[in-house]
Amino acid sequence: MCIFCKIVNGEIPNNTVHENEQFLAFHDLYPKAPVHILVIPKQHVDCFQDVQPEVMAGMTMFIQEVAKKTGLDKTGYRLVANNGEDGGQEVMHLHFHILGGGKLRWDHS
Ligand code: DGP
Repeated sequence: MCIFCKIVNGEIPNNTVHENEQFLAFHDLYPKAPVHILVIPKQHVDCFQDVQPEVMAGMTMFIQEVAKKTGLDKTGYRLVANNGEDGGQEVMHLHFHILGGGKLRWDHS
């Protein structure tokens, strides 16, 4: 079972921000911004490339709720989905990074 499925099952503790039947938002263990939240579907999907559009519809609403709950809807935030090896995806369970809490730099490497 993957690490994020273990988080969903409660086998690994997490710092939950928001939750519903289908999705979970929790703080990233290794934050890359003052606020760094991960959003995952509870049902395992490997990556963005494999996700069904219906799941993304629910995910979109859920991310907007997380932004409202944390105040990031007012200040702005960055949404990132690393996909596959070259995209830098380390955990093969679809997740969106919500990054915010300050002015973010925009460069690439
Ligand atoms: P990615 O590189 O896009 O696959 O991002 C994976 C993220 O998951 C990375 O920012 C660190 C985070 N992470 C890895 N293991 C854990 C964990 O056990 N708990 C939490 N909260 N975050 C984790």
